[in-house]
Amino acid sequence: MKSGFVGIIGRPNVGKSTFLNSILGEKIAITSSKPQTTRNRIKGIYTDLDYDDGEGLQIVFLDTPGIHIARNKLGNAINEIAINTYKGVDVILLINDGSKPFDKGDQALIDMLKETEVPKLVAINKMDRMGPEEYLVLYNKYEETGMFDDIYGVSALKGDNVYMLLDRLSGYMQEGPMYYPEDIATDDPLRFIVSEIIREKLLMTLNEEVPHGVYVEIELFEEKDNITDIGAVIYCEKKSHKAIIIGKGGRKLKGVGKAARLDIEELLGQKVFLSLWVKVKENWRDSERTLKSWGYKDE
Ligand SMILES: Nc1nc2c(ncn2[C@@H]2O[C@H](COP(=O)(O)OP(=O)(O)OP(=O)(O)O)[C@@H](O)[C@H]2O)c(=O)[nH]1
Ligand SMILES: [Mg+2]
Repeated sequence: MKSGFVGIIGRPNVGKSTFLNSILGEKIAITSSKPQTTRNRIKGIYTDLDYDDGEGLQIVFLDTPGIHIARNKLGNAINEIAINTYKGVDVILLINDGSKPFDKGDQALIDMLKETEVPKLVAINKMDRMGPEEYLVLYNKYEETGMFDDIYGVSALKGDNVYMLLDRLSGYMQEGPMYYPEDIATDDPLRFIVSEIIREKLLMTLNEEVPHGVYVEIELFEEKDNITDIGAVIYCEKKSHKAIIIGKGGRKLKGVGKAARLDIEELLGQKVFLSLWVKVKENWRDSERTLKSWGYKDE
């Protein structure tokens, strides 16, 4: 069996999580049009037992938070999660948003990666939103660094070239164990996935600073005969944010709850009774203690 680890790295909002979901053909990681959607290291496991005449292949993808200029301790913590990931993998996949011009932030990431010996590939994503000239400019930028084994243009959203890239990534896998059973696409706990689904719906409905200051904690998760009882607390940073999340007559929260419930029911294959509460925890994104207790930082 060939197996190993791929670290998916890049700036926020470039399509890292969309790429992971596209490879796996199922939704493991939440995605949104807002930067800093992913806050943890998300594991996605790709297994193909028929690979190479039955030799078998297992690639463990590690999707990471977008690397950015942090404005609070949460930002520092999630940058660290991303940076620590590329140290222990067989290959780094740097994803870039091809629909935007190359800028200082892209260069900073390249400079950061210079220090690591791990082989690297680049995927210029969102090809569906760029012309051939723009692609060529970006291609040359990455090419001239001499740091990357190969550069691919892909569309994670449409699935274009994703399998070609998967094939290339497979080449970096080495003789090794099967780390996970073949039918497992992630080993992230259900509670975590459920909290992420709720956060995704919040990201979809809220604007500006509000969704970035949200944390979802699952307080109750009880599977009964034909229904699962789930209770979640949505933490936000300010009283005014709480009012926005709840909305007039509770309508916004109700909408979030309904959209989340439908997704969770699909995930669990069972009816769900979902209760949501909103609480304020002022400036938690700058509280070392809270970041540790919520798992964004090591104890
Ligand atoms: N047009 C287009 N949009 C894309 C493509 N890939 C991703 N997107 C969109 O880009 C946005 C960001 O996607 P994500 O997958 O959440 O990006 P990310 O890199 O994981 O972002 P962070 O978790 O914040 O670091 C979403 O609105 C996606 O639908 C693509 O190939 N084409
Ligand atoms: Mg993401």
